[in-house]
Amino acid sequence: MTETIVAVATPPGESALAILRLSGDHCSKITLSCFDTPSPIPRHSYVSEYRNSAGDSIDQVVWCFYPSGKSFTGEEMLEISCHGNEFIIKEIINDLLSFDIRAAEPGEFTKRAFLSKKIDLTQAEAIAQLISAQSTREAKLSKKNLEGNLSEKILIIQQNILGIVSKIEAFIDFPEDDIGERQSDILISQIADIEFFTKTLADAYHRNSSLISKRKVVLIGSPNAGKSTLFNCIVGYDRSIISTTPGTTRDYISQEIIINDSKIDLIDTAGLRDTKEKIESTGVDNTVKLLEKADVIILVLDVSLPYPSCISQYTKNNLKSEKLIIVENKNDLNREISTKNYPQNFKTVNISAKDNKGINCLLDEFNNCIMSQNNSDNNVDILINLRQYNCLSNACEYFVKARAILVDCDDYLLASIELNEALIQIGEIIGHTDNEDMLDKLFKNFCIGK
Ligand SMILES: Nc1nc2c(ncn2[C@@H]2O[C@H](COP(=O)(O)OP(=O)(O)OP(=O)(O)O)[C@@H](O)[C@H]2O)c(=O)[nH]1
Ligand SMILES: [Mg+2]
Repeated sequence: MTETIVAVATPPGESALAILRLSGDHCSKITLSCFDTPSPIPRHSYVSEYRNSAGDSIDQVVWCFYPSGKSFTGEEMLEISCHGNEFIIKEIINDLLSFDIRAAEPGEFTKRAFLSKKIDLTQAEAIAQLISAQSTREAKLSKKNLEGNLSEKILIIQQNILGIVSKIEAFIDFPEDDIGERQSDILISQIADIEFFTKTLADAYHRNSSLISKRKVVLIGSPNAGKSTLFNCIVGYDRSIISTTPGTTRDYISQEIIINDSKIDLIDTAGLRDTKEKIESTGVDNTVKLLEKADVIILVLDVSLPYPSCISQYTKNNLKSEKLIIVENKNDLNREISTKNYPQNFKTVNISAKDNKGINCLLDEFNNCIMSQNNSDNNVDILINLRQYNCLSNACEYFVKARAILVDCDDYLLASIELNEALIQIGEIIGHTDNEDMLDKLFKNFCIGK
């Protein structure tokens, strides 16, 4: 008998609908008590009043019952779509909790799906990644892992190691006369092949990093250049304070926007200048730190003034051509600036942030910059997370040791010990249901209701 759990699977706040999810043996009890339906048709949508224990109707809902063995968790499940109002949701949840049902822990539905072997650990991780994906591309690749893309590759590695181990163990267990001559060279090359395959998979982890983190686009420039005015134009509302006083922005201000199918953090910063004012100078230090982490840097210049010579002292080596866009702002004023001091070979866009002019050209340029970075992401064909990478890398170390043993002393017993260690590491990727500590750590990062 498993404990029955309940959680709201949709985000908090007002919405047309909210979905409550239950898993465990009490689900059929709920369909009888709350919906007066003793034997619901499996996977069939019903429209009913939700009646609480006192018999009062709380809401009109749509619900669906999944029998055990035919649900996401493998247990009996019930999904209830009610109206997305927090009072209604609270009333239904409180009523359900009175039926010896408890609130689900983060990721508990997925954990139960894993424990009942409906999915393996790579698929469980893919679900979390799919939900939190920062771009269409990341979502697509997470979906592939959910469909078993990574599991298939892990299975290939497992089968290959098992094949090699069984040959080696045959030589340990039976005399050569019975099974023919030892073939160490062939075994060494087979281990090298599977090691190469495993390493290639592990290396995908390094190519993933730009794909799975939100891109940072940082606006920099002298005080009063118009960074905050431009920032507000792009985000579409007055998020950052604008003023004629130089040094207005001190704390950096970040806003999430979506460009080219990817989430991006657009960051407005304190203007770069030498200042004795303590708070402003901390702001300048923060701008310099942000520059180091930026994926795209937008250098905003006021064209009615000479080029600010101090910029280079703050930016040092951070202005790389593939990252930098120069924005000539205040084109509505007389032009004073000279391009001769500009960093070389950079894209330049003319705008007037105050009049909202040229912003589309800037966004196009910005798109190109992000797109060229995304193109390198297109080479990523599989998502590998840090946990999986560590297991793959550890396995590779055991392959190296096994090969070395065969080359140096042709000791089959020692080589098989190393290969079995590699097998354990590879097995960890798909996961063992008895590794409670690891599972607790992994699933606690999931969201409630998943
Ligand atoms: N004429 C003109 N004025 C502008 C333009 N863009 C911004 N300004 C003005 O320039 C002044 C400074 O603008 P901000 O956006 O606060 O400049 P900032 O770069 O954020 O300045 P700090 O926060 O001090 O670093 C304000 O008075 C803006 O109205 C523009 O395109 N044309
Ligand atoms: Mg500002």
